[in-house]
Amino acid sequence: MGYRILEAEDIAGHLRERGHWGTDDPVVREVSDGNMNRVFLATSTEGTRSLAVKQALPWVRVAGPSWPMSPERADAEARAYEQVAKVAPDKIPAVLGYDSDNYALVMEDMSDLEVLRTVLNDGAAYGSGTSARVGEFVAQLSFATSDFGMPSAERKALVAASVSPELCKITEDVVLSEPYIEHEHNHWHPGLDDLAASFKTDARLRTEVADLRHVFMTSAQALLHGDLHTGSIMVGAREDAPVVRVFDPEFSFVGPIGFDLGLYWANTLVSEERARALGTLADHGDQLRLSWEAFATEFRRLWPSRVDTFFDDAYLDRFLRRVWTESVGFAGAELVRRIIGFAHLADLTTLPDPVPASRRALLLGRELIVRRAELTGPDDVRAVVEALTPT
Ligand code: SR1
Ligand code: MG
Repeated sequence: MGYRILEAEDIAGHLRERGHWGTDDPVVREVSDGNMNRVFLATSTEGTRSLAVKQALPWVRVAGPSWPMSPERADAEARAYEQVAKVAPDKIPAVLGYDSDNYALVMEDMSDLEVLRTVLNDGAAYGSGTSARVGEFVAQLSFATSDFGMPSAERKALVAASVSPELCKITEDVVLSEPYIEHEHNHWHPGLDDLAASFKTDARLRTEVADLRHVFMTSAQALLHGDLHTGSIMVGAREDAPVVRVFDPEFSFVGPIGFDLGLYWANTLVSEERARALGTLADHGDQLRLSWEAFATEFRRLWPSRVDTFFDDAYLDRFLRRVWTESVGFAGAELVRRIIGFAHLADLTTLPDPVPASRRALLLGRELIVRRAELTGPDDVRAVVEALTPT
């Protein structure tokens, strides 16, 4: 049977046909939230069982049919979950099945957890463990799917299978190009007019962004999540133990590891600016360091198995330096695009006055992009943040 767009009334039948549900009728509600897809929750009437169904639409959900997009992106998401399940099953939702005809995933219902961005925007701090788990997630997925963790022929097959031209093009455009040119997708608060205009004529900035764009397009280091912002992470507790789950890897492809770290860092830095503006600053400024240290520690822990091929730790040190520098640059690009590009962040847009925090974040983004080679560790990034003046 071919692809059809599922509505709430189709979900029970869809689950039943695939053996995920019995004869009873679940209560189904749509909980779509992200920019791209539809998500439904099917819950038994007594509330004891619940599943999520996520379907890719043939367009960008928030834009509608005027922005067509192949639903094949769900294949990339299913493939990414399959890879992560081998090395970090505790950091993703349980996937019960994938219907490739309808580009629909059936997954565990995570509505007992909360989206990290929502938790932060409601005023909470990160608390211990979240950023370390995210850093470990990136290390575990990227090491296992890099040439350090996978036999050469198997990896080349993964690289080929993970090619995702349409979704990569979105990132190449909305993250790594459009904010620096005139484009109908771009929009911003009028209080940022001067900065938005100056970024389009800033030769140094545009050259560095071009370099990051080219790295994104050509550096096939490892399988990425591809959209690792704080809206792609659920947090909470189960049986009194903290839980962190990374979800929504539909932008997954084999690319530069720093893209995943950089996106996360940018979103932590935006959360910091929000907290600073509201006077609720807590542990926000520690998160880049915590995730980087956890990433590097885990990557180093995994490394000994590949010493034969890459000789010794000297190359590991060089490789991690490269990942660091590129992560800083991608963090800068994510900061910029979230403020003067297409997809903005509630962290800033819901502030009583979004302008001062947005200006700081934009200027921070520029610094991270153009000065990434001279920023050699988390302390250097902190120094850049601390040097930003209230604007
Ligand atoms: C048209 S898509 C805009 C953004 O939404 C997704 O969540 C990605 O972040 C993408 O860049
Ligand atoms: Mg998403």
